[in-house]
Amino acid sequence: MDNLNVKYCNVNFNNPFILPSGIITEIPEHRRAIEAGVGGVTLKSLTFEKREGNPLPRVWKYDCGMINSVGLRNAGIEDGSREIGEFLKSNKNTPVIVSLFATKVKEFLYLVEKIVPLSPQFIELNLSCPNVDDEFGKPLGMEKGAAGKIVKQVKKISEKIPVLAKLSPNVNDIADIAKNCEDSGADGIVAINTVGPGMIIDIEKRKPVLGAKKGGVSGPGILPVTVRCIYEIYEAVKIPIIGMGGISKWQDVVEVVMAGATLVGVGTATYLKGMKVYDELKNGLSSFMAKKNIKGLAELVGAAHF
Ligand code: RRO
Repeated sequence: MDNLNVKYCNVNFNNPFILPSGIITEIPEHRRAIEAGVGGVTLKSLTFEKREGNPLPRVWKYDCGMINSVGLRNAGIEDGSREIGEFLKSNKNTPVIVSLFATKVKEFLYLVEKIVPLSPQFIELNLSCPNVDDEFGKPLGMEKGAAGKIVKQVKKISEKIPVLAKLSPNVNDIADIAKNCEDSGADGIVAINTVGPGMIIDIEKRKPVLGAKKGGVSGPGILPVTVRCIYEIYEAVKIPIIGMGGISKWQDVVEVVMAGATLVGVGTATYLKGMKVYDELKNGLSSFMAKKNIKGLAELVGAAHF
């Protein structure tokens, strides 16, 4: 399946599929995705302090996908950066995106300073977690100008590591925020984070299913939102996009790539179908390309724009 090789920000990927940062919080699970043949992995967003996460249940499946309020469960930058260092040393062949979350520019800079010496292939700034409003106020990337301000400061200290901005669909104009990030030096855009927040109520128990009551919605039901966001971002910026949100079939992959994504994140589908979903998507995409005489994915990126 040589036709699936992709270059993103000058980094080679064996295939366009990445595991997004999200419901998988532990490194052994990321290793499982690598063993299953994913093209790249994003680790769980790291914060300054260790966080246990929100009350259980944190994740709930429903007919059209999933709702989560993991609450940024992670080891914190001290222990987390040590674990990541070891992981990077033992994993040489699959590109790794280290994801960071903070609520102040200064805090982001501290996290980036700790991660740069580890030389991951990418740093992702999570500007869009939907599940921490109550504690911190709105995520920084939801406000026009704030996202770019963070990117600009981070770029001063990130050395050669490409910096990606992960954006929320829950804004008036995602393309405008993406452009603001590009103008501030971002190397790529990751879109989209989960939709919502939403809520599901257990009608027998007469209460919301999630411990934190509300959470971000993912899975097949949000795919049209993803496609629209990527389409709009592609028209606004020149930097490459990692598209994600509701992709579970190879046809979804083609759609998202035609909207403008160079790499494709697949997360919730690993919950619904298992890690074998990556093989299913690779086979489907590769056959589609062969049938249409498409030699490389670059030919398809943004093909739906005219
Ligand atoms: O941990 C979470 O609750 C979470 C995060 Br950081 C995020 O970026 N998106 C999401 O749906 N959940």
